[in-house]
Amino acid sequence: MTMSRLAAALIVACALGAQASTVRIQVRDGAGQPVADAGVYAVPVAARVPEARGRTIAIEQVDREFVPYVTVLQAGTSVTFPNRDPIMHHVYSFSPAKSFEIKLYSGKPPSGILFDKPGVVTLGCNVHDWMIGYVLVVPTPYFAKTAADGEARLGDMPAGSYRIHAWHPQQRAQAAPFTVALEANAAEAASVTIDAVARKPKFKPPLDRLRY
Ligand SMILES: [Cu+2]
Repeated sequence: MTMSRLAAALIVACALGAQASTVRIQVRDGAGQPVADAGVYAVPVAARVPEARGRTIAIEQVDREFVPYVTVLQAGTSVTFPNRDPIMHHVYSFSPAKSFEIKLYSGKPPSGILFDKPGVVTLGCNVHDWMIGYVLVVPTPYFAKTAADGEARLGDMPAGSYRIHAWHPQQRAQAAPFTVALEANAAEAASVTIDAVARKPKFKPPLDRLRY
């Protein structure tokens, strides 16, 4: 490659990279407090989205809990459920978006579970009824989860119009989606209010009192 060709290739690469925009979404509850563990996602109004095929992530069981408590992923993603505890777990869901069961196991489960349909999937453990987790399956690669400060950052978004949705496991009502128009290389910010109550973890018996 000649120097001029290399320079041209670099300019094209930079121009492509520079088009990616970001949207920071601040999620608050009705009292104005930041809401953690909210799933936020942006669905392009007109453009098609790249597929998630072949992607795999993990939701672990650690100290008798699902970790993370909330997972957001694009439809088409597989999830493995490695058990890091010295006891067995039996992971299942009855949710219409994905119902499945991984019978009592330790360590690495036999295979991943494909989440192929958008929706909310509630995870449970058949032997430990305090264990609960959520998977928000979204139809787009542009998603994030709010941190403790209530902020979600959506990145690598091409210019265009998007419908922004927000969801929380303890929401009492669905937040209304809204539209954001993104120019190339933009950094936008928006906020959304979710009427959500605080998470109330169930009692978790100590490990030495458990048979499984
Ligand atoms: Cu369990």
